[in-house]
Amino acid sequence: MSVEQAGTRDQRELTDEPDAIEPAPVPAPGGGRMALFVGGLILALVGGFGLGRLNTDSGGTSAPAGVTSGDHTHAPGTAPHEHGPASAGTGPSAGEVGGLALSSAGFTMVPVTGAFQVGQSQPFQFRVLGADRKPVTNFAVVHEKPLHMIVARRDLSGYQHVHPTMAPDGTWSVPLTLATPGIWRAYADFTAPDAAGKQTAVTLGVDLVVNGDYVPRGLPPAAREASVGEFTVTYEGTPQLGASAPVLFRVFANGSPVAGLERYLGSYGHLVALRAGDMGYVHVHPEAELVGGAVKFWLAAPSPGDYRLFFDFQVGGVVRTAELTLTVA
Ligand SMILES: [Cu+2]
Repeated sequence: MSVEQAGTRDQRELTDEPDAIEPAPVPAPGGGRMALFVGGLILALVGGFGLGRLNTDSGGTSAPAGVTSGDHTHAPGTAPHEHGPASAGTGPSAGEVGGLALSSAGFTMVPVTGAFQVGQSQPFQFRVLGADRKPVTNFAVVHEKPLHMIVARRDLSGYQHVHPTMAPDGTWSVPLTLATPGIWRAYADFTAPDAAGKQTAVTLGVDLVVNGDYVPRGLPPAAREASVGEFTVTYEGTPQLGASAPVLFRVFANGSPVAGLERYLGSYGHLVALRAGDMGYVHVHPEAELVGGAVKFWLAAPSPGDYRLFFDFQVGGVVRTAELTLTVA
């Protein structure tokens, strides 16, 4: 499903927007990790969800312990980051995930519509209320969009990455087709000024119900390779608990590395991780440039357990998503 929705999927990545990474020269493959961190490329899987923190004035990258975050001040819409829990005022902390609550950091997600019929396109509408209980209408454009939405079923199937549009009154709307019965979760990943006026990155999550008999699918076994269309995606590197580690994704076609990997919403890839068991959400963005042909992320695992990784990439103008299970021991 998400495949082919090019143009509408997400991304807040870091990209190369102005403040993002430029301070950090692209390190040579294999070297310079610190430089990366400085650039804010790091995404803690775990911490990753903190995408929100990026836009904080103080430099929001969630750098792992011991890592200096450098000078980043990410203006809205710029910079690499992770999207996760509300970042306001809280430092990055390993293990944080976002999307587990519909209210965080003073923001509350209020669905206008909620029940869905299987397989039918229906508008999903919602508002984000601020601390004053009024709809928020001032969102920062991050990775080319003011709000990124991820949707998946409770068993981590059916992943979609869409971009709702907002009416002047603050009502967001996006057509959704939920193909199977069950409880789904919709994550709204955005950055907006909090009550104090500070740009805060937040990921709120709310359940959507699709009537019918829920037949859960078991989580596929852990794997480092997945196929999507004519492409094969692999990754190297193992996220560690409490410490960011490099994770490199590569895309192949007919056994050869794809030469035409394109930037999508400002970066060469977007990685969302959903935790099995509670649907904790982590969203990270890669380093600004390819590293030896690979899309390089920095991830830290928030906890032991199973995660479903969703790697969005674009080739030939079409966005596709590779899905892989990761087990963190
Ligand atoms: Cu998005």
